Amino acid sequence: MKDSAPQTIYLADYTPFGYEIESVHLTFQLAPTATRVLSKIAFTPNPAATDKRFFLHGEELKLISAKIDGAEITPRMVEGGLEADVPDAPFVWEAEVEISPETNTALEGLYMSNGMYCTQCEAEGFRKITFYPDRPDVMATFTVRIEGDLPVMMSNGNPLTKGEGFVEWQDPWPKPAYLFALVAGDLINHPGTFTTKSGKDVELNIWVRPGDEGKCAFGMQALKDSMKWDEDTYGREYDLDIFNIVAVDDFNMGAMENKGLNVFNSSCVLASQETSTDANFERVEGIIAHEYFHNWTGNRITCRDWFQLCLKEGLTVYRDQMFSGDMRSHAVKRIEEVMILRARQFREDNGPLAHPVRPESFVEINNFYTATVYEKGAEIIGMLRRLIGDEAYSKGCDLYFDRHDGQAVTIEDWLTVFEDVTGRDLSQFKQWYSQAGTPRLKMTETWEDGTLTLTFTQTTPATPGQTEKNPQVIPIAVGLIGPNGDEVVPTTVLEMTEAEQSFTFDGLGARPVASVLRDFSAPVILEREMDAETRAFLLAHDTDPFQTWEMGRMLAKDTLIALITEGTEPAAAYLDAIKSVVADDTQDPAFRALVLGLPSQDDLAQTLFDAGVTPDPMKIYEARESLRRHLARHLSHVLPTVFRPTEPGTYKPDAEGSGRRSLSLAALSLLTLNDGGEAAKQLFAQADNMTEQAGALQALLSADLGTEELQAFETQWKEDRLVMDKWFMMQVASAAPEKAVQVANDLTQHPAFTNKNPNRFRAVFGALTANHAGFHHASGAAYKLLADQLISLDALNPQTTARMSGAFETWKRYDADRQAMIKAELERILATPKLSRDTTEMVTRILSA
Ligand code: B3K
Ligand code: ZN
Repeated sequence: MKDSAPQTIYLADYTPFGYEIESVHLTFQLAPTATRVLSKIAFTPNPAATDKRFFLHGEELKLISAKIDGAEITPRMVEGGLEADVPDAPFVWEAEVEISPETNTALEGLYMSNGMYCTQCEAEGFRKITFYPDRPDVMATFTVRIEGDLPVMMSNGNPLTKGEGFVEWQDPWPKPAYLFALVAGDLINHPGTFTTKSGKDVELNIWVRPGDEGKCAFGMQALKDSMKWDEDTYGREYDLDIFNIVAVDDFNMGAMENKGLNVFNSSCVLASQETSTDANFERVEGIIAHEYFHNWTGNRITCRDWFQLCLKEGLTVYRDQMFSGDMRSHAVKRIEEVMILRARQFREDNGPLAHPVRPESFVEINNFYTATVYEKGAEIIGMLRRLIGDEAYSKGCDLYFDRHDGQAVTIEDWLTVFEDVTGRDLSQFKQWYSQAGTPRLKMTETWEDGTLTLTFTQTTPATPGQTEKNPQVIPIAVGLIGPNGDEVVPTTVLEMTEAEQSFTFDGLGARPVASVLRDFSAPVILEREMDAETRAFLLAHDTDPFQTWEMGRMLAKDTLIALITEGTEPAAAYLDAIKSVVADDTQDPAFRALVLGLPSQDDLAQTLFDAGVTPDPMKIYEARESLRRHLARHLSHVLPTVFRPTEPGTYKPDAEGSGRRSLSLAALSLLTLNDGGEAAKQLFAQADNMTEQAGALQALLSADLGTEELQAFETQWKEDRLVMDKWFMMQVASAAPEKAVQVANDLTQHPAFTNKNPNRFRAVFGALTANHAGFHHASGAAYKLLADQLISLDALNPQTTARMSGAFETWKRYDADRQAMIKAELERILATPKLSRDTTEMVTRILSA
């Protein structure tokens, strides 16, 4: 039984499975509440394994019959699966089981979404389909027969045969069970083709529900671009005759890289000008690329065990980030990556859920698909590349693909290829995978006789289960800017390996200003004394776009902290610096929009907490609103000139157009504070694209306006579920702190609200937890509402419940009253009868803070 007696699994306990699989044949007889799955699996003893126990995972399966070499047997049913006595020679296992896709609300295994059958097997969902060694190091070729009367029935690989009421698919590439997929339904395809660099024609399809076919063209182009990019950049070619993508409404995450049959949350593949924002388009492009890139980093070469998850995820995130940078703008993309890293991963690293990029134990692996594994995992790849250089990185990747194709491998295998191509010892670097927590990098500087000395010390705070920390290898990219604003030393990478280390730059004529951690060269927190003038100087002169943005952000942060803690009015120098960037038409609009953006309330709460001040959510909210008003006044002449709506009929979701709109809408948000919403109302009425329609509505709602527009939006879009998610989300996200919980609660009574659809649930409750002052309202009402909702959701969908419980991970930052209220809610959740293993693990870890 999955939900009883949670067991901890340890990396150190890894042993190979006792048997290898020659082939798998599956037959599905589809029926909503009684699907039959017949399996025929050819096993051979694994000479490399000592443990010969024949254990197959299985959960929520009704066993109808089991056979070994054709003879009926009665297996022993044990915790999490079954055991049987098997010959010490090759044998054939056959089983027939019954499952009920229609009642599967966990959205793991085989389930139904709007009449469509679909699967989600990663990480351990295949065991809900049939008895199987459901572990990534058991790889096999699959043949799948699907019997049913649905017009479209698909599995992995290439189509084999088709007849009245059945289809057969065959996947020639050995794969672990987590990459298995089946989809069947009344679907329509948006077709395409791609010719690989060796001249093979590949059929491409995006499959959607009737009515959505007009929203596929952008995703199809993104797929073709990704296929081309992986050939050009990593030399990786696609390896089947067909590549299918399916859009599914009910899905726990973004998408899934099943071999040849990617399944996508419809919000991550469908896109159109009228219904999707620029950010949606960018996300679709990035996720399509991510899943496609997994074909090599994850599928052809997979993970030995789930502790190695970052092997495929960190690397694939890094690859999709580089792709998006190439498609759009590396400078803007890097700033966005750092914002996400700090907001999610630094937050995680700072609290009770901190864990190494390669964890050493888990109870439920689904709880480790985290910002740390994904985003910090990607940062490690970026650091590795910075340290060894582009050429060695590329040689190492080639060697990795050559050496490990068709294998299930480890982080050690990944690092060894780079040791082999560079002759470098990466053992200290490897600590990035095992040591949790964000290193604090302190810098001081001295200037003497033309020599600038930068001294760094590094410390990493204790994290759960890890009190002692060692010095890490930190690549610190530094450049020097002379007093006249010219760059006197271009970017050089300092390699820090000790707890304390100094680096000198000599032969300098005049004292320069050091630009440190350019391009955010390592995932650390840089602590450095710097006055506002120096920050403004770098903001104006640094050649590194990340640093320029960072200086603006730090000025904003200092201004906000002073406002919160001392009520100090913002300095004119700060307001002028922002104004000159925003007004500077020679700079990239996307970049100017980022500079105009203020640090989030959550970020400010963490900053205060780190400085030893208990954050008061209301004060943070008010200070941020007050700074917005100051900016609106100070920039009052500039705002109308940068607010430039897109000419009707000219919308394009490319980097240039979306950059222009992001600046225009950032300006509109402030402008709305000056003009009573006039410009926003006009834009709302006229916009021919969702970016501006939603942007205008958001601007109105943030200024406590827009009641009519909100209603008009609902009337216009009530039939479009993805747009309605925005409608739900926006009103909760921008509700004033004292109203947020009421707005969210009222929305749960809306006829279109359902907790069975993760997108809809997240739209309301993700927005509530992101509304910092609303979520942390002193009444504690939001804590209670969220806990109530999580308790009822857990019985349906443990994965999404567990993920959303992470909203409480920062509870130790706040005052005693809030802590007591959150603790009580967490304990109430934990006391729920039959609470899932997923949520039990998360809440226990959060409480143990
Ligand atoms: N590999 C999947 C994530 C599976 C999550 C399982 N809880 C999507 C991705 O990272 O590409
Ligand atoms: Zn992935």
